[in-house]
Amino acid sequence: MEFNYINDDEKLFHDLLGRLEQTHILEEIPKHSTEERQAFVEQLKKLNTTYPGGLQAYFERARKLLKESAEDVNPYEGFVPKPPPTENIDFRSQTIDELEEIGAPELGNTAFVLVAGGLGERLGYDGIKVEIPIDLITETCFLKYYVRYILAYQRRYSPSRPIPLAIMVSDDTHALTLKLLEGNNYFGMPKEQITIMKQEKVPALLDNDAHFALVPGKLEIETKPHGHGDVHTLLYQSQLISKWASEGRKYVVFFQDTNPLIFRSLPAILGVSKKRNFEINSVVVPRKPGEAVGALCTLERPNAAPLTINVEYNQLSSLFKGSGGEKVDEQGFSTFPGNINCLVFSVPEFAQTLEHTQGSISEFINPKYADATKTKFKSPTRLECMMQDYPKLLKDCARVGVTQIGKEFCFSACKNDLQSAVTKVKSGLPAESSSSCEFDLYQLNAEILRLAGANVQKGEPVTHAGVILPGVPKVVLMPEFGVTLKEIRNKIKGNVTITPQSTVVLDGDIVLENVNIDGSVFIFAEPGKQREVKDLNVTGKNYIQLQDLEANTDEPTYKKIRGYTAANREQATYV
Ligand code: UGB
Repeated sequence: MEFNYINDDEKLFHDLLGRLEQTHILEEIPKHSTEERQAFVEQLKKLNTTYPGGLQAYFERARKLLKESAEDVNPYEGFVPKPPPTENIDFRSQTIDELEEIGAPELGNTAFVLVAGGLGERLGYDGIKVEIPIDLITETCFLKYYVRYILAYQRRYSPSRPIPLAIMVSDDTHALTLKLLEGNNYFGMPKEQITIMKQEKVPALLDNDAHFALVPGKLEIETKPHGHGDVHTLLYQSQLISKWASEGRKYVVFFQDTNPLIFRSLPAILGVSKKRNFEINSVVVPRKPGEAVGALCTLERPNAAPLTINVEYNQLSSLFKGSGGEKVDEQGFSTFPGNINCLVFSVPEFAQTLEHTQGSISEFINPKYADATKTKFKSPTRLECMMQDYPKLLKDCARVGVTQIGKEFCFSACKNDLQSAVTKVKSGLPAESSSSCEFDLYQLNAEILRLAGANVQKGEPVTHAGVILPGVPKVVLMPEFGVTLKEIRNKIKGNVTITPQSTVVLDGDIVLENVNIDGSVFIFAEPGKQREVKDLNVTGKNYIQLQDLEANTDEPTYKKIRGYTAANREQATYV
């Protein structure tokens, strides 16, 4: 058929689409105006440049993976899963001081990467997750908390060299993340210290032949998110990783959008990375079978070195089939611990691997088939990739380490709406709601003060919107208060007591000596100055109550996803 191209670029892409057997698209093109065709050429150019290897590579990988999926190929065939050897971090043992002492100075040689391209759909939140307040006492949002933590690390361990923060966003989160940062003066971090990297979507696939889906009625390929594995490609393409390597930075820490607990453990995690000379260090927590977290496994393979890697929870049953299943201890925890997607990489090796591989990470496909013939999909699918699949790029996993920490010290994600949270709790699984995340942080802060010598009293569990939450005082420790346990130990002197109904905010370099709190108190210190608070008695019982919300409340969504609001905050004592 004679085809009148609008320009040379269109001809190039026409030929490419022909080679990729996208006849349905070629037939569609002549039905559209020159402007629409030009816009389509621009879309194809973008899709072809952002995906490593271009559309041809995407198509070939999609065909291969779709075939394997339709044929039910088990990706773990012949692999024998063994529990991975783990290092342990125990905040209640004396070893914590040694690990923090080794690791904390390395915070000054670290770059941070936040993956924040996902939307809070499961959470029932309509904005970006990093703007949600972590607690209803200070209403500090996730992103502010992370930035303040990095600045607190910097003040202690790298005062003359800024610690870089890179944030991966997507089309869904880009504009709102920028707005949040710009509207808040980047939370006190110089703008040039933060790099925003945007991940691009990939073509949606209609069928097992990897035909690209078109947006109905338009000359435009439908696109879908490609997963957080894109972060490796972006670190390579933006040349950030080579910059960090040339600056002599030693570690990169990856963390996810809604887990505020992890920062408390990072000094010790870096201590393990350094002590054991790990190329990669995956942080794990005890995991019960059935939890929606992946499991870290060491996979013994025929004719290859063992691979230590995360296996996603939906693939665990096929992995364990034939290997006798997974064993659980008397508390029901599996010998295969749970992935929390906090990964620490050693920069020189990481930079080298990204240079060789262009950061292109192995992909998977998960089509929802319409029927048993596995020929039709319920809706278009796409290739996806996960950042924790990085070890597949390595020939030798000997220096891939796994570090286990009690969950209460490092992980509480905010992922589920209240209804799903209640269902999960009923099945013995963690709620992972906005409310459980808030209370887990209070609980961690209370425990840290206890380990530092304070008498922080425990109360009875409380229930809000059907979710059972720990009975603890609402303790908010802003990062500047202290980043290691040893530092915080030096800030608790004499007799410091906090009752279960109390609320305590410690924001700044504050030392407490003989302090008794039965009520609500907010204590601030000026930046850069230590403040001693001695012989303070807050006994007015001016408790901040968390009050349940009515079903049809017009309170903001960040409160609705918890089911409560903080009443009488204004009555708190300010010191
Ligand atoms: N994310 C992106 O930045 N881009 C994307 O395209 C997708 C996500 P989810 P998931 O720790 O609880 C992971 O969706 O993928 C960001 C592990 O795979 O919250 O369901 C997103 O913004 C699983 O093994 O998690 O599950 C967020 O910051 C288990 O460990 C992060 O990626 C589980 O997390 C994670 O995205 C867990």
